[in-house]
Amino acid sequence: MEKLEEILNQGLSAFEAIENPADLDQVKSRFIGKNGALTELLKGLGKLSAEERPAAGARINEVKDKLEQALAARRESLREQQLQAQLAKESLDVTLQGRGAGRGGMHPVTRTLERIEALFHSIGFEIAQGPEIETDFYNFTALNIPDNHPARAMHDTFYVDAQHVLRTHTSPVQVRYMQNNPPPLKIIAPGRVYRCDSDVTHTPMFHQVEGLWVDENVSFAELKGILTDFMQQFFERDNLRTRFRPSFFPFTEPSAEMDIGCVICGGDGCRVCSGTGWLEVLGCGMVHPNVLGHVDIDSEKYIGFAFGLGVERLAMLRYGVNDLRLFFENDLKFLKQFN
Ligand code: 2U9
Repeated sequence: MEKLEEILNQGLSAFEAIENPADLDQVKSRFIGKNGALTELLKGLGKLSAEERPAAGARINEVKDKLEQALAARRESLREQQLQAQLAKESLDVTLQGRGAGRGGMHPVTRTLERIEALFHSIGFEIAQGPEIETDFYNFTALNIPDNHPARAMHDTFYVDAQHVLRTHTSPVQVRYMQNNPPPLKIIAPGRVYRCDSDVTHTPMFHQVEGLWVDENVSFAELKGILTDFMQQFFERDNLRTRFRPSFFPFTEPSAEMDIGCVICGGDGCRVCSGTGWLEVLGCGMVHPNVLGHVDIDSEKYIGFAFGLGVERLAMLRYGVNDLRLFFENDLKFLKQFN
């Protein structure tokens, strides 16, 4: 019996001393395992007299229960300690200020595109769209660009295969529109265009807005009036000077290029206008009769004007951006200025 009390006390204090959960089983086996101290005592029961044996057996079982309870309690308290330590280590300060959700902004080219669309839409132009991969017919032939024209040469055009190109202008959108809609028609075709050209002032992809107005009595006077008005609205300057110079495009006759007084220096001459005080902003002209012929519009009855402008160029002038490549680098420090 004395030995039993000794084992109980030793066991209780051994369990209490355990700090590492990994030691629990090892200490357990020292006291209540198969070769533990208590089992040794159990084996000695046979040596006791028949009168002593029941009381001793019962006490051994009691001690075993106590030790098992103490072990379970220690196991539980170590688990709790471990949990508390982990919670303390992983605690979050929910009162800290958050980082906030970053707010995106509209890309300056998109903003410019939308501004151009809104201005033309306000005077009755519908917006037309079409594929970026075009056939040779829609990109060139229908636009009176003959087979041997330099615009077809490999250095300007990305060829997909012998018959397909990445459109080099949005004019094919208007050719398709004319095939499907009888005149009168008044549309703009905004979108991406591709040219195999890359240097400080050219990127292989850029954006154009082209416009087309076909009706029975459209004249060069309307062309000049609408484009002058548009530029004054776009740059928010009523006194913006404009001029039209003769030019050549295969798809228009006569053709012209439009200049505006330099919006950077006000006409005094600067680096942007190469000291001339003028900026070239678009090309335009009366739609060539051959183009109308390709889409079966009677060029004796109908006449039209067309124009084309580069969106990045207008964005650079409006926002005072001096390097075209900034539009394509996705540098947040640059883009954030347009929020
Ligand atoms: C059809 C008929 C005629 C569209 C036109 C221009 C002149 C022009 C350039 C401006 C700068 C392209 O982005 S740019 O490099 N465009 O000069 N574009 S007339 O003429 C058309 C369009 C469609 C059916």
